[in-house]
Amino acid sequence: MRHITVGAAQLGPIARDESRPEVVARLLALMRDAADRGCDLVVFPELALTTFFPRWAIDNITDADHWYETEMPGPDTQPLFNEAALLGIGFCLGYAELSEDDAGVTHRRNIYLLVGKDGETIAKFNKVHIPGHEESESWRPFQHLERYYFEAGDDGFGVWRAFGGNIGMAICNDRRWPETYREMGLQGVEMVLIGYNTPLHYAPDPTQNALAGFHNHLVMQSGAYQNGTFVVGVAKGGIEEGVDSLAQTVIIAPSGQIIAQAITTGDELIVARCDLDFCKTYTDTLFDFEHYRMPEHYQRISNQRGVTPPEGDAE
Ligand code: ING
Repeated sequence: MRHITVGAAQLGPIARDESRPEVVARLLALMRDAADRGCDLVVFPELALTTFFPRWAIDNITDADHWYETEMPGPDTQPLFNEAALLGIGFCLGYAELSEDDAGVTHRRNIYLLVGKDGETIAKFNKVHIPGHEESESWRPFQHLERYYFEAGDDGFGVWRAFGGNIGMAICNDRRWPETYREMGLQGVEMVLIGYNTPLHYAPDPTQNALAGFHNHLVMQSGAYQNGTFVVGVAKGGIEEGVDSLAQTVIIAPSGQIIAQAITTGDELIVARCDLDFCKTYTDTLFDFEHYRMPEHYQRISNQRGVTPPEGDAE
């Protein structure tokens, strides 16, 4: 039996002036609790080292550099890696990354990092679906300038062999798009790790506000069920710098059932012991892609609808 005992470490608000050491102390407390409760892996939210700074417009983007990490681990985050190795627990950490490529071009990315029980990095994921807007919009009660602060990832959604299973990652808005789960489902993912920061007020259409919690669980439960995978959705919730953000962290089984849910909007650890072979209950039956998915069916539809196959493809 292949089990992962996973901890979803929800965070409450991180204040604008909260230092990295102060935040890392909160993460370490959750990591130690997770280890005490037998976790193999503890999952932190999106942007878990700072407040959700895209809610503010900063004209000169270099004035925002302090919200980003230029090295991982760095002096302030090394204690997380040391503690992970000491306790023998892996972790997944969301943060903003500022880097420079070989051509001297600056890159600003919204990152999820998967770290093993030995404290060594296994994989890095760059958020694909960057929501919000590129320029400050004065009509909004608060900004959502992720498209100003981050560039979209173009590596898609990977799956890595870790903790005895097939692990995938996604960040926040990624969880709303079916492609996210299917791209990993086609790679045999067994557990998808997702961190999110989701304001309860959606300025472009406030009628959706009342459905924020429903939509949050709907997309992750659907993604889990339709791809026969566990999904771990971890919030940074509560009222952060005046913006009320969705909590409701969950661990979801391949059946789509919620098997653990946070009940507060603060720092809270929920744990579930996940039998990865349970995924086969769905991927060897109802969602046996090889047997039922008929990719030629989709190609036929595309052809009928005049979609021109790429050059050189058979008619
Ligand atoms: N946040 C949001 C999300 O997709 C958003 C964007 C906010 C969507 C409010 C809907 C309502 O959950 C991030 N960080 O992607």
